Amino acid sequence: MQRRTFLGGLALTGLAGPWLQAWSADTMTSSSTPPGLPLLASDMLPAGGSLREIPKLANASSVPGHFQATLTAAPLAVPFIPGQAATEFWAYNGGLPGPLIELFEGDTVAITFVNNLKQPSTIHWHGLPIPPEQDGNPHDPVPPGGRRTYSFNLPEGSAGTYWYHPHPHQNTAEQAFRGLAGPLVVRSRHDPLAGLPERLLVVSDLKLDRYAAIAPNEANDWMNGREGQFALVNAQHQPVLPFASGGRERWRIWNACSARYLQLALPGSTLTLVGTDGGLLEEPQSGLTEYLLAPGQRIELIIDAGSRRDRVELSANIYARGKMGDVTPDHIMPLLTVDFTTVTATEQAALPLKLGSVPDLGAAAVRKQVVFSEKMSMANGRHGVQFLVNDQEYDMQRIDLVSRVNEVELWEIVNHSDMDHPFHLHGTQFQVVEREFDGVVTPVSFRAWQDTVNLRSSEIVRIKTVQRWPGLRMFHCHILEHEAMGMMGQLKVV
Ligand SMILES: [Cu+2]
Repeated sequence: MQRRTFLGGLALTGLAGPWLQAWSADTMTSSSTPPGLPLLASDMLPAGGSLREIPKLANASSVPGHFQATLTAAPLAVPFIPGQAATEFWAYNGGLPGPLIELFEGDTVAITFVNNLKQPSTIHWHGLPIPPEQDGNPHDPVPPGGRRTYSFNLPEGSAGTYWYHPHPHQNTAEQAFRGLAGPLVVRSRHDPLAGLPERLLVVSDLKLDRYAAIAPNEANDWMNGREGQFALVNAQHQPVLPFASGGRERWRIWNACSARYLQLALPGSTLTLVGTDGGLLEEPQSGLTEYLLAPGQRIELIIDAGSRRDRVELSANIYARGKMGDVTPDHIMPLLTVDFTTVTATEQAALPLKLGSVPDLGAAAVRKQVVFSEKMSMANGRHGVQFLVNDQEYDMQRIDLVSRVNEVELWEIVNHSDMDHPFHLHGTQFQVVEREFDGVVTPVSFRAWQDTVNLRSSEIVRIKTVQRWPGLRMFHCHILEHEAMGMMGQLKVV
């Protein structure tokens, strides 16, 4: 369907009024569940199981330095709620989340994608520095029943915490909220933290109707981004993490939610940030009481038990991101319980002072500006909202920006809307230089590799970025509903 149709459906009775009665029957989802039904009570989903490890995608190649595998996307019925009908997810290789893809710097990778969905799909390798034609652009759909092999080499220095998810035209949001997303870790053979026990925590969002079926998006989901009644970790509801007896763990955390912001906190403990999307920082940043992980972002943390031997919840605290309309008030969302009673060690060694190298990308030769905005408009005679990049909705046929290979650029990203939006640029890791809010410019206090950065309402973020291959790259808001509604642009690299 065309975007125009569902913008018409996304009608509002007034800018501050309740979101709408009129809903187009054609809601961009294949679910037959009518919108607006009551949701399943959140205590219906069992909690408290032991945190499971995400199975690894097996390497079918015996050649050193080569990784070869198949990822099949298909419907998956899971008896998720006791006493209810099975919930139909869409999953990679029958796993929720998708299997862990573990790679090393320098690897030659060939992953065949088999599409057993009823919609076209692609696999986007979120954050990886790989050529555009291998990156699952919406222009390269794999049709239902089709397959294609994605091939790329991982450069030295690419160790980091990535993920993979679909990126087809219009259906990314639905395919992701139905379960299609998985973690991908690129490892270095010289990782100063390699000796630590490591936890992979993939946080996803789930919205179930009263019959335990995945609920379709409603008007409010399109407006604010979809947030269900559940936040899952490794597809489990509030699992328990028995902490390593040595008292220190390395956590990699993915925000794979469509729109849920994770203001992470572990009450009574501080967090030490050691890595962002694209790998390790130069030095640990210790003493954090909270960390805001926006949709699409990843971090690496070091967690120390210290002297505590209790159980405490890792939670997503309330973060005001400017949601519009009559939304239910946010509450603190427990993600998992950390059980420190298993710790036997009495002290932990000092962390390495130097973790990695994040060299300054250097002087920028070119400046560009990307402006996120929203516009109330009249579509089909009703008020609707549009989410825009540089005053335009996404058009697959239009090139919005042009860059040159290997030319460092300074991008000024401006949020002229009332809501936070996480900006994501494909194919590269950028460096945030400074933030500007209310006329006050604040340089970042340390360099980091990122592919996704959050912008508060009225905030300006300046980044240095460079593309290494010619071709077409996407940049967009990583609230997936906003992306679907047109908050996306195209960069042509020449
Ligand atoms: Cu957005």
